[in-house]
Amino acid sequence: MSLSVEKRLPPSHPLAGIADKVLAGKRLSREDAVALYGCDDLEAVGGLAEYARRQKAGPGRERYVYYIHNMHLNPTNYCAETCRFCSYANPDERSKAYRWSVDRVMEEARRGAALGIREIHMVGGLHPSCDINYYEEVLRRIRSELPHIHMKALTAVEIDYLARLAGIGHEEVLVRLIDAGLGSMPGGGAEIFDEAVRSRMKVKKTPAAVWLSIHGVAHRLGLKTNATMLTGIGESVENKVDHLLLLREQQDRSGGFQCFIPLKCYYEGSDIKDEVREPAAEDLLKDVAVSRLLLDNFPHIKAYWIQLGVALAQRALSFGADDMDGTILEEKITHAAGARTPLQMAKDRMEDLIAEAGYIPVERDTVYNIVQVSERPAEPVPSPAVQR
Ligand code: V47
Ligand code: SF4
Repeated sequence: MSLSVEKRLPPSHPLAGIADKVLAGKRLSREDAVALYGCDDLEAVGGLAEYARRQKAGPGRERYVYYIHNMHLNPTNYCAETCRFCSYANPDERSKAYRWSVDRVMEEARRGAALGIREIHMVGGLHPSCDINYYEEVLRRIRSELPHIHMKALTAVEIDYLARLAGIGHEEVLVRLIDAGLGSMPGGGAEIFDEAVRSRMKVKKTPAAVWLSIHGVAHRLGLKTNATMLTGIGESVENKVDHLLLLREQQDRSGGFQCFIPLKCYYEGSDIKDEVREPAAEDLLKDVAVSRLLLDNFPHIKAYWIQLGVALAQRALSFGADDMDGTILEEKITHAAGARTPLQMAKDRMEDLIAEAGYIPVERDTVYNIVQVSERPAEPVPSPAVQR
């Protein structure tokens, strides 16, 4: 995106009032976020978010873009739930359902470890025999054999399911899993918090208040967690803004979210395409930008290249994202629904992409400790469109 230093928002610009607030570091309102989504001047929206990203990054880190060397590991694709958008655990495909033994999970983890990964992102469907004892064993075996690997595992939906299976509370589940080696929680399973959308999509699992409360408990117990929002499932702009506001309120209460990841639905293998509007590239860039601007208490926003594709993920970096997620040895959920992005990215390629987009690649660990700042020369990136 070509942003011009000279370009300022004139007083007549529809975003002039919002720009004043952003430049003064003031919190944006629901109406502001709806106006940002409704604005046709995509460059101005992106420029504001880029400004907010730089402010949040802090001095000397304004051009840092983070990534991690990691793998995804999905122990089962069988799911007791039937969310209509999910082709990963589709009931019609139950004959293809799998459930790995702990030994098989270990084989996969060793494969990643041999390639030098530092994080396993482990999530799966809701399978009655993948209970808390199963996950305790998986976590203990990984910690004992591969102690240098951080386990970012189990969404709030899975924690809720494990609690119901065992007849115990969320806190007890989390305490036991932390004791077995759980290091942090990913942000999946939030979808869109609005009940009408959830009901149309047959999302019966973990409603908003429970999803948020589980993250609150995790934060109290010292875990860092992430948060997501899935778009392209029949949601309105207001639904998205309200989703973000619920996350912001939870973060005010418990403070342990480190990253927000906007997700986009892929439709292969589901029957929802004709009744929803597929987000255009501009919509996805606005999800990134508006989340950066509204979630003023979230340290990081991720451009999930697996779903955005590499080119749009690069562009999202100048719309407020400061993280490209991971190198990801294998991804099943979006690929089951038709994503065609390659399944593995070498660290070198990841760094090239970030540098080409004008930023400094920074390898991080799961909780954003810096592993290495790349020496690749970043292409000069123009200043944000909005100046003081
Ligand atoms: O929760 C389900 C979504 C999520 C489809 O925390 C679909 O760092 C697209 O949460 N098309 C899993 N998406 C992915 C996720 C995630 C990804 C990267 C990083 C992190 C993190 C979290 O995928 C699910 C659901 O919302 N999903 N079906 C589909 N057809
Ligand atoms: Fe199960 Fe998650 Fe798929 Fe819903 S989105 S069917 S809870 S795996």
